[in-house]
Amino acid sequence: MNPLAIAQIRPTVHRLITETPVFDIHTHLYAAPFGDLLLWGPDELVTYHYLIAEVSRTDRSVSPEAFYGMTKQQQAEHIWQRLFIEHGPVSEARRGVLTALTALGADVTQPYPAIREYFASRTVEQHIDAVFAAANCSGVVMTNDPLDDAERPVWEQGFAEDKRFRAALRIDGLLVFLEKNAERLQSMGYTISPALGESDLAEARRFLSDWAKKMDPLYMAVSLPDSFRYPDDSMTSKLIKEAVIPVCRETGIPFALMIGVKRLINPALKLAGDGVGRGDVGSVARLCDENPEVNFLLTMLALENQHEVAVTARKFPNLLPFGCWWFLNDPSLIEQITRMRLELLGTSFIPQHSDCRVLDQLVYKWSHSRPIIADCLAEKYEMAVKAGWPLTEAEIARDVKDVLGENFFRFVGKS
Ligand code: HDL
Ligand code: ZN
Repeated sequence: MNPLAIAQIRPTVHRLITETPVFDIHTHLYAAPFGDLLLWGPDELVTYHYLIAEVSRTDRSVSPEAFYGMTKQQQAEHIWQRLFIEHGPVSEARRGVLTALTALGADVTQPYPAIREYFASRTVEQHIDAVFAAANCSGVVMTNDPLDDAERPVWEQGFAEDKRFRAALRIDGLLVFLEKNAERLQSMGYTISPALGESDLAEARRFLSDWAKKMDPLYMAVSLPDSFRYPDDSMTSKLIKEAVIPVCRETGIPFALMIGVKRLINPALKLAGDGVGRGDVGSVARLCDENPEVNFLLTMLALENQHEVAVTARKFPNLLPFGCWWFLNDPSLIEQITRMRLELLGTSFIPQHSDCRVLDQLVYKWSHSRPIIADCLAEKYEMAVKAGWPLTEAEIARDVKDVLGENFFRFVGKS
């Protein structure tokens, strides 16, 4: 293939980033057999917790308690009125609603009830197909919690697999909320007391091994507060060291750390009430250094952690940074973080995950991120060509496949 001229690079990168299916490594979506756990449609899209936080800043005569007392439809109409009709929809979460509705065929100039009506006759299977096609998404990783009483029966009864939905074993309920879950674990046949004696740790390993066998997860994951430190004398540290790491080492399953949440800084907002705090990257470095044979995926929530994460990843090939998580999933921050990661790591990272909670979001989360990633990549290719490199389209196609999925699958050792 002939080397590209400088002027050909950017359009080629944008075309390939758009045409290459993306594999989305972290979402809260569920395959259809999980029933109501899969959120979809306009009312769920409009009442996404990011928008609940935003609407609480508008008409303060409507308290969070009053808002949560509304029906889902009333909540959606309230949000639509306050955040779209009465104020410009310029936030990322609001723009996302418009992008998704428009891409899926709705007319957002219509009154909201007409938008809702447009989707009324869809089945969930039809919507899954339409959304995955519109997003050019080959598959997503779910967030699967064996301690969720609504989800566990689906795994225990078994279900018809949809290869677009892969599992991740989410273990906050063990690592962070053991005291709240000790009885539930006991009822599931696992005696794990917060005392964390040897038998408790052995039971924690059995729990993880059993559910890893049942779910065949691509990774195990936990969301940890900004205060997480390793090692320390906390239950979380002890369970990571004595239960999670041994099972990851034995099974080859990577461990995904998601660090930096200040949980419920405003409890009245419920799921929308979490904040962000600077985490400790040194704790992750120690985990990577102590366990070179275990692979760690890492995303941190604070912008001020991102440079240290990229530098730490340069030191540990068993550490793979991923995504611009949650409060970082905004165009100005995605650009800043992605350019820095390319400059420090080349293409050896995962630029984005969607974190979708609502199926329809898959469309906007990726159509918003793809062009930003493309521009950052194109800029670096242009600089390499100016330095003399004979760049071909095949090389760009290879790198785009890497950052949109292959880096992940090579790292987790699966396809
Ligand atoms: O813990 C997580 O996986 C976070 O992504 C939370 O679910 C958070 O509420 C969220 O949806 N962020 O986008
Ligand atoms: Zn998430």
